[in-house]
Amino acid sequence: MGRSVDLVYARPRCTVGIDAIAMDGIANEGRLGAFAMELLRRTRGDELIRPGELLSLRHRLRQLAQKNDLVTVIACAFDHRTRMLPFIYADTRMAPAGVRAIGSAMVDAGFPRTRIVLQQWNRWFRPSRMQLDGRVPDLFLVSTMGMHSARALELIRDARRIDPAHRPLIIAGGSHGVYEPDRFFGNEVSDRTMGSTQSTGPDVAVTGEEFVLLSLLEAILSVRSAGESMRSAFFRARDSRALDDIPGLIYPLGQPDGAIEELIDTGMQRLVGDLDELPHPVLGYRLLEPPSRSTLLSARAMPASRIRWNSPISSLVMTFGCKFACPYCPIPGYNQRQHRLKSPARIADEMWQLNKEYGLRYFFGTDDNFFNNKARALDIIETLARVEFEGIPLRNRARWYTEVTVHDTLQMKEHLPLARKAGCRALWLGVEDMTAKLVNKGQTVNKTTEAFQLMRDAGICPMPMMMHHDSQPLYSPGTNYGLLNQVNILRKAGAVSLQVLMITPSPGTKLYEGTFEQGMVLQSVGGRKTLPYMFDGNYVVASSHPRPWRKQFNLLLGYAFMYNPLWLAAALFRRKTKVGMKPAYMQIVGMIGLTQNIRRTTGWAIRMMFGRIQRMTEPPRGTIPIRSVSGESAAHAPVSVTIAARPATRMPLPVAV
Ligand code: B12
Ligand code: SF4
Repeated sequence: MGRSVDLVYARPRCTVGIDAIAMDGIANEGRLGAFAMELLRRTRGDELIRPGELLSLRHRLRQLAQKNDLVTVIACAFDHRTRMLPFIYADTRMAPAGVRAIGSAMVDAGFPRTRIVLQQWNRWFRPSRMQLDGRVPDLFLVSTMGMHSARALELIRDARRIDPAHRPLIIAGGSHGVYEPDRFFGNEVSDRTMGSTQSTGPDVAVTGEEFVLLSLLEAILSVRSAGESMRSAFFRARDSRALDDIPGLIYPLGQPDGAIEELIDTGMQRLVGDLDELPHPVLGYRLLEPPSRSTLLSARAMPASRIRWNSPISSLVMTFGCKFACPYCPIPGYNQRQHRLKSPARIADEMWQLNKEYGLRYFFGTDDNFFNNKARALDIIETLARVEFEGIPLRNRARWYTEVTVHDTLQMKEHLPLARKAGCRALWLGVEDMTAKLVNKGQTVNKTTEAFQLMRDAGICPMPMMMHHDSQPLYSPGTNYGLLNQVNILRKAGAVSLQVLMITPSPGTKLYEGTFEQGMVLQSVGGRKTLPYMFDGNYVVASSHPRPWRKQFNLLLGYAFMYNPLWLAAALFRRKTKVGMKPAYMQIVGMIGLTQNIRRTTGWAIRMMFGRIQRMTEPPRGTIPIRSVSGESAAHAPVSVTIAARPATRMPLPVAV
């Protein structure tokens, strides 16, 4: 059952700092709807689990673990076709926090026989052949972002080739599971069973975080009998409706090895409010499969001494949530408008333990907006600047980086030197379009320049993130509107790196469905289909520009204007500033990375130049009907949109952060 929404174009509700939204270069009057197409909001006051609830669940699971010796493999899906600027280094040299968090939760709950396989490092891994400690795993967990989902589905299909009698319980999750869980599921006619229809998806999808997974495991282990497979116990728990009280699951109904009849959605997850209740990240690193070209798992996980070499940057959860409400961003909806954080002492301890165990020195905060709350951010910074472990100041061992907004950086301006003292060396800022013609969250050329200069003066590298869109020209003589004009301003203001992405529809945002309904999203160009990996902002996949290929070339020219031998020479000449050689290093990374963008996206631009463009009229959807536990409309059901009043111009497109 789908959710249905009428779109009425009206001025959006704005929160702090967002005073207007304009699009396509036209003022914001009557353009955007406050469409409720983000993730559904739970009842006010019921967004979070009770304090201590995750701690008690972890404790209860440890009791159950004594009688259940589980073997688990967690795979992180990764599509190597996404390898280019601006993610070229971080995408493979930072073992993702999501799978590590799930691994840590398994070990903490008493299941140490767990292995994490990253397709980033093990692209030939074949789940159908996996064995750990001589056993086919009891659980096979797949994590994926939307743009890597094709690879995730391949992993799941391959795991389903294991004989049903030995097949692990297959659980899918990650951000794709959060925003589009129904797309994991499908039916196909199977050759192996001579023409019968079979499911192609996981046994269950988790649309939430650790608490949901651990609750699911508790429910299954509570009904599991000695020697029974996890898959069989899962089906019994499902059939006795023991899963229905766990918000955050989608499970199929139908025979275990037959076709799916319908999907049951247990609702929006409750979030853990106090992030100190999460298991320690030090546990997850011990589980990483070493990089290899083998289809099989190795006998042992990666030794602690190799972790720093393969994954020198450690992504670390410090806070979640953002007070802004940009209509192209799914983050406020995901967090149910909550700002969740770890205590400063816990963050310091995590950095210290990770440094001590694995020698990790560089930490990337997975924050949506680290400076979101000035007092809380300052509390963390003061602790990191002051704290010592075993007589050694943490700041001598840890360097950290994270994401913030221009608006909040200026609120923190007098504390930037302290942030540097605490180990902060770079901040990524969403400047989008500095003239605020696309979206205005308080950024202007002057404010952005001021924030960048203050950061440079403090010795913190400003790393701007821009969005290119249909109305923005490549160059605008005499104004600041053009892409190159803005890159030039950013560079002069001290930008050390650059991210330019084409604004691209992101599921879970207020604008997602409308963008498809308006026919802006390309279905195929010259016979080549747009595939999930192309929705990463590096490909022009949504545009109403008469010559969309120009947008594709503009992205390349934006990077070439930023990263080139001239600016490398300038960075080398000016290396005695407080940010040292970092701008020069970034120039080198940028020039190498740009070769990949040229290699991967030029063909697409040429296709758009000469090929026939076909457009989508609705977002891609799962093919199986979905309903809530009580038979009503499901929380994660795709939304169907009725456009009540079509604006004269196109909407801006939503893009992920
Ligand atoms: C760090 C980060 C990056 C890093 C990733 C580096 C790395 N190797 O880790 C970099 C900078 C490279 C990056 C790039 C991109 N990113 Co990014 N990124 C993030 C960010 C800020 C943090 C991710 C993280 O580590 N979170 C912390 C962990 C603990 O949370 P988690 O991953 O969600 O995992 C939890 C749950 O999802 C769940 N879970 C996860 N896996 C599984 C598996 C199972 C079986 C189960 C049960 C549960 C489960 O449990 C975990 C613990 O709570 C998120 C936003 C956010 N705050 O999460 C965006 C986010 C993941 N990125 C996103 C996007 C879109 C991108 C880009 C395409 C850029 C863009 N256009 O914005 C590129 C793609 C690059 C590529 N080739 O992969 C989107 C993904 C949306 C989607 N539908 O999938 C996110 C969610 C931001 C957003 N809301 O728009 N990103
Ligand atoms: S785009 Fe950035 S500032 Fe806007 S809501 Fe998302 S995280 Fe917050």
